[in-house]
Amino acid sequence: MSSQIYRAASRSVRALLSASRNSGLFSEGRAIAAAPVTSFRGRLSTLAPVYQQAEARSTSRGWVSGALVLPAAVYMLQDQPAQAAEMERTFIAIKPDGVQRGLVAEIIDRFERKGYKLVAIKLVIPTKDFAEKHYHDLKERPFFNGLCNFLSSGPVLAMVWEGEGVIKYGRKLIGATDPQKSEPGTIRGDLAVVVGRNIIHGSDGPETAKDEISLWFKPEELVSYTSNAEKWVYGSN
Ligand code: DAT
Ligand code: MG
Repeated sequence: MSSQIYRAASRSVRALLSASRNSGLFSEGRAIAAAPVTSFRGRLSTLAPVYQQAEARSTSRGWVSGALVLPAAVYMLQDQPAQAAEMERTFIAIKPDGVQRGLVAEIIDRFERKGYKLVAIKLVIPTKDFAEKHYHDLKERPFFNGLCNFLSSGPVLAMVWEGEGVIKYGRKLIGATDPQKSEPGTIRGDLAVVVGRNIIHGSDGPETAKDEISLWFKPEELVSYTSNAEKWVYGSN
C-alpha cells in the first residue's frame, strides 16, 4: 500500500513539475543555470497555482485521488532539498589530443556511468586569446605559451557535468595532472602518457568551476532537466 502511494505521489510530483514547466514558471535553463545550487524549497510558493492546475487535471483524467496524493506530492517536494541543494556543476573539456585520438565517447562514458548528468556540450576551436583566459592562473609558468598554443590548435569538446560532489570527484576520475603519476583506472592513467598531452581538463574547485563555466558557456546553453536515472543514482535508506 505504501509503495502504491509512493508511486502515485511520484507521478503527481512529475505532473506538478511538468505542469509548472509548461506554465513557464521555471522552464528557462537560464534561471537555474544562474544558480547552480538549486533547491525545490524556494519553488514551493510559486507552485501554488500549478498545484491547483495539476489537481484539476488529475481528477478530470481520473488518475488517482487528488485529495490523497497531492498532499503527499507536496510533502515529497519539501523533502527533496537535502539532495537537490548539494548538486553542483563542473567544467570538463576534452583537449585537442583527446578529440583527435577519438577518446570523446570513452571519456563521456566514464562520467555518464558514474551517474553524473551532462548539462552542456559543444565542440569549439578556441582562439589563443581565449586559451590564455582559460589558463590565466598559469601565465607565469614556462609552459604557458605552449599550453595555450596547444589548446587552441584544434577542436576542444567543452562540457558541463552536474552531480553531487562532481567537482572534486570529477578530478579523481581524471587523475593526476602528469599521466606518469595518474593511477590506473583514471582517465589520464589509462589513456595518456605525458603531461603535455594529458587529454582532459577539469575545474579544480567551486570558484574555478563557476568561472570556467561562464567563460565557456552562455547561461542559455546550460540545460536543466530531470534525468530518468536520478531517482536511482540518488537516495538514502
Ligand atoms: P590540471 O590540468 O590537472 O588542472 P594544471 O592546472 O596544473 O593541471 O595545469 C594545466 C595544464 O597545464 C595541465 O593539464 C597540463 C599543463 N601542464 C601542467 N604542468 C605542466 C608541466 N610541468 N609541463 C608541461 N605542461 C604542464
Ligand atoms: Mg588546472
